[in-house]
Amino acid sequence: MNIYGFPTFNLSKVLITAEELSLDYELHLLDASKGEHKSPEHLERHPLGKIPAIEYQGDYYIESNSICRLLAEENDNRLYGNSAKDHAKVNQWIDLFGFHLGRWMGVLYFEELIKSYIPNSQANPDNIAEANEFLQQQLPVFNNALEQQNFLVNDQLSIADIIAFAYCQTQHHTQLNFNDYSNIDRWYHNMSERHAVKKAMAKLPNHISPFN
Ligand SMILES: N[C@@H](CCC(=O)N[C@@H](CS)C(=O)NCC(=O)O)C(=O)O
Repeated sequence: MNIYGFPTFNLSKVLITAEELSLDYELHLLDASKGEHKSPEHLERHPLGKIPAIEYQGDYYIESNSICRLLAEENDNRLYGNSAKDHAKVNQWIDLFGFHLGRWMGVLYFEELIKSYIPNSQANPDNIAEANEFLQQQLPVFNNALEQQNFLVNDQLSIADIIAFAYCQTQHHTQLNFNDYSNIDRWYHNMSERHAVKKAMAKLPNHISPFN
């Protein structure tokens, strides 16, 4: 398998999933500052010129969450569960992050990290305030889900934890923090200590920032 991308939380989801499943892969880091993700070569992999994309058994696949599901399903459903109900429980969390918690974490990441590297661009305080307001409403739900368990679904590691963790990694580049959320904090610490997570992150030169 070939994995293409530059360091952001969407690439980190895929790398951690691949490492947790002990898959063989080659990582091709693209240089965002040179626009390598908009090259004709990469547009063949991803028609919108975005990352991540993978080449797997002769086909290209895009969309980080779909890639994580594919890899889990191709490997005995490890990290995804075996029934439609298990899948729904995992997908609930993936969607909660994609459309809600992770969406707002992504706004902070864009406003506070990415914009600082875009010439003539400034963080928009209204967008930051809106993201913080929604996060204050939504983080307690996430924190409560981890009150009695170490993982989000059936108390077993799944791609829901990996995807949620990748969004939460944005805390290292934004004002996001989990000081008031002890269960999230414990879960985040435990996830960070996993061998697969350390191995994946060691491959990203600037952690999850596409810039030096
Ligand atoms: N929903 C997509 C998002 C892909 C995406 O927007 N990737 C960003 C980096 S995190 C990107 O490629 N940005 C560069 C661009 O849009 O030009 C996924 O999960 O893979």
